[in-house]
Amino acid sequence: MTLDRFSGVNAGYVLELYEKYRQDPQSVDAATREVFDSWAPADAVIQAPPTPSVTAPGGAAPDLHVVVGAANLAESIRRFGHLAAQLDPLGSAQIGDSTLFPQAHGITDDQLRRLPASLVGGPPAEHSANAYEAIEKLRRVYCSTTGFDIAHLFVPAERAWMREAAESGRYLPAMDPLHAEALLDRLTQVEVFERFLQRTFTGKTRFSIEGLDMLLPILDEIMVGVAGTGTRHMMLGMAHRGRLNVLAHILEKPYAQILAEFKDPIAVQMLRLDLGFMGDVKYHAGGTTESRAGHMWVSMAPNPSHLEAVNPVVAGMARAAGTLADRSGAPMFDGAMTLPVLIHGDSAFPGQGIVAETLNLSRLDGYHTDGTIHIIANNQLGFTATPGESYSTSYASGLARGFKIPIIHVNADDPAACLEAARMAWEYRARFHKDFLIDLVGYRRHGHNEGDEPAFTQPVMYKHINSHPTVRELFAASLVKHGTVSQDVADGLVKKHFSVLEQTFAALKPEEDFVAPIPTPAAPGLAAKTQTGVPIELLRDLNESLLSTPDGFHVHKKLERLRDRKRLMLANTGERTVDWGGAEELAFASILAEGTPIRLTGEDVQRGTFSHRHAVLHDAETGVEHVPLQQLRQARGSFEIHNSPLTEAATIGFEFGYNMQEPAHLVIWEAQYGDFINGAQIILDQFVTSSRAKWGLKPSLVFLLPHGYEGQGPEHSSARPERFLQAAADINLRLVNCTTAAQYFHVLRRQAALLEKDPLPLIVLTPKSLLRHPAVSSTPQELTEGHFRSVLDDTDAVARAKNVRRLVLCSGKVYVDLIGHERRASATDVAICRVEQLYPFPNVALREVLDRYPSLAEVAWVQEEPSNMGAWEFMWPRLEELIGDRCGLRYIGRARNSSPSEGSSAWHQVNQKMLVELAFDLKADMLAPSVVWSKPMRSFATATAKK
Ligand SMILES: Cc1ncc(C[n+]2csc(CCOP(=O)(O)OP(=O)(O)O)c2C)c(N)n1
Ligand SMILES: [Mg+2]
Repeated sequence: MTLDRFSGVNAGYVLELYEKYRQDPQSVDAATREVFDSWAPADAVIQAPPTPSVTAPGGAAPDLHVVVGAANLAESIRRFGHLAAQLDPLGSAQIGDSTLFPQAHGITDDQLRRLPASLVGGPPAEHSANAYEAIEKLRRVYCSTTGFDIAHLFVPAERAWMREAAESGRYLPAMDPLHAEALLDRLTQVEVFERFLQRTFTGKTRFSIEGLDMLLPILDEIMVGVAGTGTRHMMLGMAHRGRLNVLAHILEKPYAQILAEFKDPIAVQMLRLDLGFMGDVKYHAGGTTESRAGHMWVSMAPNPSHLEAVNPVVAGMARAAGTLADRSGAPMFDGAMTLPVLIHGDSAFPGQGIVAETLNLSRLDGYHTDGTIHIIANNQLGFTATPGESYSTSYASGLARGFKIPIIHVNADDPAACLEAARMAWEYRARFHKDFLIDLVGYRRHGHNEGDEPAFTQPVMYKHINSHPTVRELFAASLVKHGTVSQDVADGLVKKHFSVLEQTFAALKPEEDFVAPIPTPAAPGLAAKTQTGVPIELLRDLNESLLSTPDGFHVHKKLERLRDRKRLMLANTGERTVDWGGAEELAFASILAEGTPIRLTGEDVQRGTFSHRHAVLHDAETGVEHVPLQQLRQARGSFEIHNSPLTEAATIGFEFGYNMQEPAHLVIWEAQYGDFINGAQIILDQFVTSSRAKWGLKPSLVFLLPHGYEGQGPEHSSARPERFLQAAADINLRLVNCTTAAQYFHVLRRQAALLEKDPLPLIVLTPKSLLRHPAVSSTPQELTEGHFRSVLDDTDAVARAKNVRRLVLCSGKVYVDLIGHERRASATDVAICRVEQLYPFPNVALREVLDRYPSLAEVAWVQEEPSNMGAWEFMWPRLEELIGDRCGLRYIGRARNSSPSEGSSAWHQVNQKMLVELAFDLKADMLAPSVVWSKPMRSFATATAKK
């Protein structure tokens, strides 16, 4: 026999086994030893004398191709057995695989019977008389109602654990029994809940779980299992399907409340439009409860219709819950206390990109949660779409393979198999601290929602479903058959659960039972009153700490020069020595000293896109890192800063979740360029800006969005402030565009001060080229005094206020272009005022400014963005109201356009120059009160440049 007769991976396996035997015959089991005693592969023959004869247990010589064939067959079953598993309760054909049969390996059942079971290995071999028996046991493990899809695991210990766990049956109820009647009771409760709602509110949308009822016992099993390992908080994220059932039975949301929501009363307490509270449909609600089972806290993140968008939010919540941040240095994370569980749809999981984005966070330093348990609630349909229309992978779970996540496909009609999957999931997570996926394969008993007719599009499938018994019926029948419970007991459970619901419904007082999570309003004017100056002594002290490095640390030469400048930064309180980066670092340091932990993430944030931050220093010789803000002796809160992966939606979703869970931390996300934030538009629209109105949440995370027209083209100019302004209502966010380092310092400090008292998301449009511009720098004194100011009037125009005929209002970088223009000095009839806070609209401050200029003929809003972008369309009606008939209102800026800016830098400069010149261009006709402000003119700049 020579090696050329070997085939497949198992040639390697046999040789490996043989090598083990050669080095120490005792290291293999007795039966294998017996085979190898009388056989050696050709290569080994070179070193060892040839064995004259081969004697098998039955007396006949086992042919090597049979040995290899048996080993190959066993390995095929272990790897691909799931392809032959009966996963579909409706009985559709399995994918199948020819290598699961002896013939594919050139062997027969008889030959297998003549081989020792030990060739198959693992627990099935232990009590088997021969390889055939062991293979049959293996087949029962891998090709039954569970499919173990684990061959893609790259860590041998994980693969070995999974195989051993599967093959030993350790987690099957036979070995780890369950209380059968209790399970039947639970399944009855789940089913009756849906049937009652169907009967009582026929046709009303509830997204019934029926067909995937085992989801609930799986969650029970996970919850009780992890509670035993010390986990105290389970955080759930899920879409519509089965959500009401999970809310009722896992989060223990009272039936009365759910039924009241079906009644949909306009409850008195809900009418809080003054707070912008609008509520949401019942199957989007979240909540937190202390569950009776296992004394666990269970939270369900509220979620929008946008499928899978909640995934990173839950991950962020779990990360925050496990983070200890109340001391200086880096925060400490321990994932053991919190378990995130995400329930996905079988169409949404492969279809929505945010799923991959979130999975990609799962092993990253700044994001991991020590493992999330994923469950695909696989009803084999996505609305009307079939699996063939929904994914290119073999299974809905295919994506998880790339992330080396163990996958168990399980038939939702087999309760024991489902519970085994649940047990393996939490054990694996506890052991390896990584994600796990259960693909729960069932069906959808009704249409996509309960008003839909599924037979329009799936007539054959629904013929099957209509005659298919429920899992409760199947389980009850099997228990009755085995004498575990009587039919009377099973029927009694149905009656019991119906009667609980009927009684609750009879006693329902919809208006009282309806509970709305209305947000509490902040004290009026709190933000404006918040003083944020820091004494110069403390600033100097903090600066000194920030500038110290460990002994022998080699700072990069160019950075050392920068740091030398920082050493002098606070020496003269009247000099403009504090630039943007310096102000930010001092703001962070002072916030940490006050005890507020900070988490800052985004692409390349450690250095900063424009090399302006350097929050992490790298020893120029050894590469060792030093994070000054983590070495701050004055700090009373932790500081963490992570370069995020190249992801917007999931990273912002993650920070949103983190912020929700730990509202007392200052959570900041920075965009590479502001433009890229629209990659997370769903998270912004569905969570950040609307969660207050829908769910009564109070997010307070911060966005730093580089913004400004500098000729870098359409994709590096605009952070799309208009999108935030469109979503701005009922004081749901703050949008600022600071033009000085001191303003940035104060707005960060104000945000930290208001985190709990008046939380709102803060969007800061930040500079790019201006980061080091002298016009943006501030004096140390400006940091020591005062507060963030929503409007900065023209200090140069104070003495000539009476002569001012045009008040230019602008925001952000264009201000620097305006004051730097040659006509600025001679344009004594023009005052330039900066609107530093775009929302909430600074009504009072702007009125004060207007009142300072008695001779105004016109207010001109000057912006760099096209008229349909930037702040103009938001400002227009508000300024109109503010100005009244006092004077005209004019728009000066780029013309309406579909793209944010010109592609050519030269073209940009022409337009930019023209719009700045227009700001000073007081032609007589423009000043006449008859100027029709309501027709924003096409910018000359653009018109000219287009010629
Ligand atoms: C991002 C997004 N796109 C489209 C929809 C509309 N929609 C709602 S449910 C659904 C089908 C979802 O199928 P699946 O993920 O299998 O979940 P199931 O409803 O079957 O439980 C679709 C397309 C949505 N809610 N979210
Ligand atoms: Mg589906």
